[in-house]
Amino acid sequence: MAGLFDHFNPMKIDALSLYHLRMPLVAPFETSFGRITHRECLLVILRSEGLEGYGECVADRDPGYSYETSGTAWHILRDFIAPLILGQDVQDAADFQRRVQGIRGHPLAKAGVEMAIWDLIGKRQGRSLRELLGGVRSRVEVGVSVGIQESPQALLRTVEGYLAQGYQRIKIKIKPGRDVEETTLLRRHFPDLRLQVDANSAYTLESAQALRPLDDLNLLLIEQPLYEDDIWEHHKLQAQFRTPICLDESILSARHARFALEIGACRVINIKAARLGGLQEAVAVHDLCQQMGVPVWCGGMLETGVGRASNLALASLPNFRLPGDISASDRYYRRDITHERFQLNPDSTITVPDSPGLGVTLDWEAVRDFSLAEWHSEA
Ligand code: OSB
Ligand code: MG
Repeated sequence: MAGLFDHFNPMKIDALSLYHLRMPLVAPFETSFGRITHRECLLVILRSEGLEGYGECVADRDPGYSYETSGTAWHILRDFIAPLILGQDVQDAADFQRRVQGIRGHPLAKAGVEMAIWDLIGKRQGRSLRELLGGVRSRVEVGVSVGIQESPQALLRTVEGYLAQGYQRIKIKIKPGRDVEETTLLRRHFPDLRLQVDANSAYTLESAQALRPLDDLNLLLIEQPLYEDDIWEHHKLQAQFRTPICLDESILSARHARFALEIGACRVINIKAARLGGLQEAVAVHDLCQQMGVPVWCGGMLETGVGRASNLALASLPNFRLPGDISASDRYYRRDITHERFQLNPDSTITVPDSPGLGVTLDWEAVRDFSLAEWHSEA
């Protein structure tokens, strides 16, 4: 039961369950690295002292965005992370991160468990994740990340649809040959729209010269044009552009964030707790950027209701100063795995959950229907 001193009591991990889910998207999602009609992820459930904590590991089927896949994450979670925490008294996120420090890389796998630990802590203490993280807003500004469409005309129609729903910020995915023409078309139709683009590493410093015309389109930012280990060349590109460059894939820790900002590789950072190995490191990047006067925003990985609740809590921190890629549930899934569905408010915000922990409950029938495999282990 929740009580004032619960955080002094042990939090022994009694059991861990994994569900490998495959969920149909309402519409295909295409980026420079591929097109998906279904999204895979792993649902992580921790049991401790009669409570359940939920976490989402956002690794997808293919290693397109990250080298991690649902398959590698399953392996790392089952064979390496589970043995380090089962039966152990895991105090908090910092304690969890110390225990898994010997596992190199695999941030998406680690972040899935860390999320479940935060959910457990919140439920034990009767506090929402937003409270635990130090969030200052009860609603957060959001936009839509629009995948590459059949044609520029199809893109225009899709964007019109989202604007009609009330979204006030649009991000479009670009790749070589599908960039300047569509972005210019959108800007012509919507002169005042808050608009940004995301290349998911599809360019080199040379091929990115084709993006020069974007610099006259008053974009909020250009996200991750170059390869993920090209922090140095992002600095050269940023020097050629007035538009802020924003890094996503390149920032895997608060150290990377500091390197990138110190050399001027970007002026904005996209924070995804998953890519950073968990919410703890995400807050560290947030705090660093705040100290350095650099705005951040919350990225998305087409999360289910579980990960979406986590993103909303994170985005309620004060230095999240640009709208997040945290759209309403119905932009992604007709059927979700949580009973809670997140809806867009008329002012292009989504309300942050305020029940203990993540503040979501599982629709077990949906979990079972979407499960490709499950694994259970007890202490
Ligand atoms: O680069 O931001 C990205 C989805 C999957 C992988 C990478 C990215 C994305 C998105 C979708 O842009 C954001 C969302 O969840 O709406
Ligand atoms: Mg991105």
